[in-house]
Amino acid sequence: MHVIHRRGWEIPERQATPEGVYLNHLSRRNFLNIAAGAAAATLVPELASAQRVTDIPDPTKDLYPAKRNETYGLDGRAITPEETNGNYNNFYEFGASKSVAKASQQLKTRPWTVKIDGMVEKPFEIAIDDLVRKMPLEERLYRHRCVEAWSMTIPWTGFPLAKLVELVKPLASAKYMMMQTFQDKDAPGFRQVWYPWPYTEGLTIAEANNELAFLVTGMYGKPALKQMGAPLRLAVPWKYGFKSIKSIVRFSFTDKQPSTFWEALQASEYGFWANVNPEVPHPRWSQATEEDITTHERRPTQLFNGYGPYVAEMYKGLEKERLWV
Ligand SMILES: Nc1nc2c(c(=O)[nH]1)N[C@H]1C(S)=C(S)[C@@H](COP(=O)(O)O)O[C@H]1N2
Ligand SMILES: [Mo]
Repeated sequence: MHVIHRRGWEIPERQATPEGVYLNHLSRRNFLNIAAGAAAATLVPELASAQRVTDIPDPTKDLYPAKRNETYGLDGRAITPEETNGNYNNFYEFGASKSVAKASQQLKTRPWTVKIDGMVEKPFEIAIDDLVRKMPLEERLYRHRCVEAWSMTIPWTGFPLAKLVELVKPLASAKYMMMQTFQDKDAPGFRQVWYPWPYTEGLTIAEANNELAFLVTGMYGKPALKQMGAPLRLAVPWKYGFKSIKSIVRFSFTDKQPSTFWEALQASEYGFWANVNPEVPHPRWSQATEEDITTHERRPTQLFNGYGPYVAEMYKGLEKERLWV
């Protein structure tokens, strides 16, 4: 007999408030056209399941576990179990559900090149393992707050984004940093052509240099799981989770505010700044409280996800901006 066991952390579909389901009229029409096309396409054998890609073992494994930096605490919360974090993910390249762990295993994370371009002294490309070995790895415990009103905690391993900025030497004219996820590899999400691929995100240079902005290479004392954004992702814990872009291949420095994936999809719901604020509701739900994905406890959401002492200063003088969506 086939029995489906629902784990404690699996929120029934009807209770979830996914960020991606709302499509405006134009994309809804595209969706219907594409859905018709997709029905015909199912006669073609599935590439993803036909090919089994075996990844090579992580060549930087010897760097783990890295020493924990005790500066950053969890505000009394427990670390979310790895099993839970590894099975409840947003990674639209591999599907719009939370169950992308299996599908994401097809992502080939070596070789992996990171490209630096735009307003920098000298554009360059660097292999992920060379980059990681140049950087001071440490472990940090961070809280993570998704715009969908759930939260988790993670022991990340990585290095300050400021260290990358230092290596890159942006020109004084650069005001923003754009980050981009891979699109040169097969992933089922790319067939959903109404999404504005590739996934992009952006920060101001001041935000990128904030001590909390962290580039993640590992978690739980090991190299990062693919579903969590291997081999290089961002963690900006004072912002809603969608800012923490996964599987980065490019950092581009610019003087214009970059267009981001979610803003391009639905600007009225997801903006550039996306700082956590319990008092500013999402157009479709409240942000006043959040649900822990392990314990299902609800707690009040904190301004800047509780990281105000580190980041609030950066937003002085920007009160006219849409800082909270
Ligand atoms: N490339 C890419 N990065 C992404 C996403 C995505 O779909 N694609 N989802 C974002 C969202 S909405 C969240 S909440 C976090 C989820 O990270 P986690 O799965 O490690 O919890 O990743 C963010 N980074
Ligand atoms: Mo999210």
